[in-house]
Amino acid sequence: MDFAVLGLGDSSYTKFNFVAKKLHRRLLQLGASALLPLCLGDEQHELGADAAIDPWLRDLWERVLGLYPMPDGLTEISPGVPFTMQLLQGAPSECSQEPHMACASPGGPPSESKPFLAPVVSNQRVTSPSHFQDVRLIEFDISGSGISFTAGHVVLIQPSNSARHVQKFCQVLGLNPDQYLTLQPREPGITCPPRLPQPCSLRHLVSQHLDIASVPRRSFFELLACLSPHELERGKLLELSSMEGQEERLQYCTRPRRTILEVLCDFPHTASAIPLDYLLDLIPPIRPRTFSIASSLLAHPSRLQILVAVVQYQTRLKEPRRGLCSSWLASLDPGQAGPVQVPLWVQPGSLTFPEMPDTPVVMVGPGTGVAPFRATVQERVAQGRTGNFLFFGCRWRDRDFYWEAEWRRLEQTGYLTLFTAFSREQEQKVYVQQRLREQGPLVWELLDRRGASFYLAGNAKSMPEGVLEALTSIFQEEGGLSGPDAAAYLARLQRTLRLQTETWA
Ligand code: 2AM
Repeated sequence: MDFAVLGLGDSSYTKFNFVAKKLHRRLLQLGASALLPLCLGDEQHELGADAAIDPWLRDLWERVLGLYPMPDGLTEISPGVPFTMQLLQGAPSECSQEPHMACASPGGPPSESKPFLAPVVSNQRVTSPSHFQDVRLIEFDISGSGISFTAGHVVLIQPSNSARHVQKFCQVLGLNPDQYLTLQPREPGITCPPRLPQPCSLRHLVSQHLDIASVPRRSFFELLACLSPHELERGKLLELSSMEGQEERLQYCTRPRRTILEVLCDFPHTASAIPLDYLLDLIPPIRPRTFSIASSLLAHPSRLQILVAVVQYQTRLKEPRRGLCSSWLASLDPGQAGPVQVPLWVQPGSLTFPEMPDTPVVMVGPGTGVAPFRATVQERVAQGRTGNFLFFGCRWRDRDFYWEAEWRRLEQTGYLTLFTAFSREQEQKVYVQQRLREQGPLVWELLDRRGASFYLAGNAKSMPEGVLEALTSIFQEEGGLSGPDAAAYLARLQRTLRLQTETWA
């Protein structure tokens, strides 16, 4: 057998492209022959996985066509679009109240194809006004949704584009947002996107489905060039979509994070000529975003809370860059007239907590990494469980110390032992891993004698590494283990799920 493996992964995870590596190795072992070296796409690369995919695809076709030449008389064609879109005349009566998406679902809890439309109960900034970062505690009402969760679950939220962006997009493409359309698969076997009501308005399609705020990939420029009737713009688009144009593409959109909408505004003759049928091919769908659930149903029945850091930063472009989902959530005002609803559903996350009532838990969660542990602590306290040890880190105690009053109350009742690291309150930075080292004897006693489970969550890039290093040195210093034995001890904790991490970049 001839084969070629392309893995799609993210090198900020420890098991980067694990499956691809294993598959490649195993196929070789079994005697298959590799057409190409193993290729590992990496989302951490400046160009995303495209950086690896593009040359890999080129080489793959070269190899495949070399081995299996195209029979005479056949030529390469590009595949057609999967759907046709038909514009309807006027708004059909059944859509005047546009079904945003299915609501409380009979038959099973809400899911990606049937999210629950959760009313926003509150949206509160939890960092002080003087703090550089806007972090929100957002609470949803999930009464009647059929949603249930325990500590460690995550919620998936389907964001929408802002009305301003939708308007702009329709304007540059020459579309009337109030027009309705239907989507028909061109061939049997192709299914329409499940969340898309039929018929639906263009406004709905653009605001809920098309990720116009994302940074375009190379293939976007390629297709756009094919569709362009304008010589000058087509030439530029071809340049940007070529392999040789990589540096230019980096300069133009990848580094400054220029969005699809902004690119379309730069190519107005092309944008206004895009056939409707190509929209879903050209523009990727808006993906749901995952958040750790920060509350327990035992403490807040019928409610679900999340802690959201609002993503905003400046590049060389004039407009600040804003995270689609966090900015949209932050903009929701529960006090406004009319319902403020967010499509969501829940899933188990990567953290699971011990069932045995006496097992202590050690949790390390700097910044918004503390969110899942608030759910854990609330749940365990409601069940009367003690043995909750939390290491929390932030910059300043009076600016970004989330839930301080709640933690202090729990400390007083004996349910919580809290260690804090305020990184900017002194000359030298202090991080959670330093507090962990200082508490070495306690940490060793909890893990080795009392069978504690250890959890780590957060988004600082090098934080997980720093914390695991601290743990390893505790095993050496307090447990008297050699370097290799300490590493093996750590590996065993991981294997038996007594050491779990949930980190994000
Ligand atoms: P800093 O921003 O002052 O460097 C929550 O974001 C807290 O995590 C902040 O106090 C932040 O400190 C800290 N932090 C940043 N990098 C870290 C790391 N590598 N390990 C542990 N904590 C870190």
